[in-house]
Amino acid sequence: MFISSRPYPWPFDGDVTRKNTALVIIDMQTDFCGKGGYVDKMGYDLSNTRRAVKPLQNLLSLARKVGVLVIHTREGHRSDLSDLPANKRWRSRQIGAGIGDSGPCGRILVRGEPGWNIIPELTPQEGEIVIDKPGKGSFYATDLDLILRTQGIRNLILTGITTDVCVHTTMREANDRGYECLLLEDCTGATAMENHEAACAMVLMQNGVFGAVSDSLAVASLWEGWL
Ligand code: C5J
Repeated sequence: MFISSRPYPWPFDGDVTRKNTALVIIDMQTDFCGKGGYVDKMGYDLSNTRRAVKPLQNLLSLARKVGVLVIHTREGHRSDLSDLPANKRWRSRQIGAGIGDSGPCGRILVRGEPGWNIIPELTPQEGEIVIDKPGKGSFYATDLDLILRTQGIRNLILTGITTDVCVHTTMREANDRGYECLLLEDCTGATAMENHEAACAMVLMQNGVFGAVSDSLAVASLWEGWL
């Protein structure tokens, strides 16, 4: 079976089942798409990250019905900031949204604070895996690889925000580890649309150097057949 995608039908060998595939939802936190959060404080247009919410809600609901493994991630730091690199703190302060500093949604990107929570529309259900990560990539300093291998997952459907930062870093990390990756164009978003578009285009080069690009409707048309 294949999902219609670019630059090749995904996955490369047609081996896609509900057991070997996971839906990965990256950093759908208030800090990245909510009023008063980190991205808002930096002055970006929230509609560019919020664009992912509705299509993701639909896909998440279908994944739950079909029984595909759902993995949520959250970017955030310990409250004592012992895992926050000095250059990350410095950079964020320069742009007026210091990680670890207080803002309208509590301390920015700090675990347990209101802004760090996944938005209500996409709240993880009891039993769904949530990966807490200190960096951009979902594999760095987490047990994601161990969980995926233990669960027999080889195909990753990547969604969430932001396309060019945390989603792309995760896709690159996953591709290097041998996972077959599909990025969903409509279930992702970035602080600037041109960066979102560039990030999608980059996946396509060299006949899918990091995997393939598709959308939630194409995934749904396969999954609906599994109901
Ligand atoms: C960023 C993310 N942009 N989730 N994080 O710092 O993409």
